[in-house]
Amino acid sequence: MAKIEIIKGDITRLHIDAIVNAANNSLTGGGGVDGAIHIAAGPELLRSCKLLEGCETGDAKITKGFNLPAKFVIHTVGPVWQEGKTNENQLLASCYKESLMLAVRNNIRTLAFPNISTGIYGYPKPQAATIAFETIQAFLINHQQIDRVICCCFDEENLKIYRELYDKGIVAVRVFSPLAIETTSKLAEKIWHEHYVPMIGIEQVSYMVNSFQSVKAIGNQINNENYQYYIIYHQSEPAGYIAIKPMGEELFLSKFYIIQEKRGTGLGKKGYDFISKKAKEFGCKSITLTVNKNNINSIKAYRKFGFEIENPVITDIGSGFIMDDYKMRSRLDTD
Ligand code: AR6
Repeated sequence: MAKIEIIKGDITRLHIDAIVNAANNSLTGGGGVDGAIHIAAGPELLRSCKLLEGCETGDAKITKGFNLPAKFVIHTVGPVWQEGKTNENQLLASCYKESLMLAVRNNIRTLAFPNISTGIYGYPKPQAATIAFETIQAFLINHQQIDRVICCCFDEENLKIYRELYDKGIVAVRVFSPLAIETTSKLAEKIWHEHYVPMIGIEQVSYMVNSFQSVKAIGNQINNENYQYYIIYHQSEPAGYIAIKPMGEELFLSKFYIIQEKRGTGLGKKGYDFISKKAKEFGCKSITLTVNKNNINSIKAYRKFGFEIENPVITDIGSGFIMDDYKMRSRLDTD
């Protein structure tokens, strides 16, 4: 999968397929990164931009790079920050998405973004960085045509925010496309084997992976059974996944796994914060789950997140296999 990279520097100096410009609706140049790009590209860029007849906020258009080392410039127009009252989050996400779509349509494989809207347009930097990351990551898992996306930070503050997000944060990307379902299924196979074989044996694990986490099974849960799957990314790589199902006042946490190498790094807590946030968005008052009775470590971890054991649950899952679980519940503070 394509990698996201964070660098500090002047975007006009990058030798890549395309750089993105944080432009304005007129596309006739301005200050900030826009000004720097026009100076470095030379006057032909302005002539070329004038033919495009402007650009809507959240949209993107493309020109050649002229004197720039980059072959193309993708011009996008970020929203002006107005205290979040004018759909700024969606518009900013749209800038990243539309720019990436234009890149794919033009066979661009490497591109760099500046921190759109966080200069003259006044967008809060941490919020803008989160949106940038989530949108880029979600796009990349569904488009294999792009090799590398660079987040080019110019100021120290943005660099710090981006590095922190990259090193310590997670991005949860909703699974919709066949490609994302396939990634989830592969991840499930890996995680379930490393996690459950010592507990229930390889035969049952293989049976369970085939029955419940195959591409077909996950597709069916998403399309017909109201499950939402999310892949958890850390440092631009899949690090685990989540499956949830809202059921009235409770959110059923069906799957929540972090791969072995990433356990004990605080990602579990971040994943759980994401799940609680979702539960609150659905208006749920509690989160429930079932966990294998022998899964001492997970039970301990769930207790830390505020779950309590409610009752034992024994389920016949077919082919002679039985699940011997506890049902656990965590009540959410609803204020
Ligand atoms: N390379 C990379 N990033 C840069 C560079 C550079 N050479 N120069 C500045 N930045 P801004 P906006 C960073 O103000 O907020 C223009 O007048 C900068 O530190 O360029 O989207 C347009 O015409 C900041 O983090 O863009 C519009 O009118 C980021 O680029 C308006 O500004 C974006 O800051 C757009 O405002």
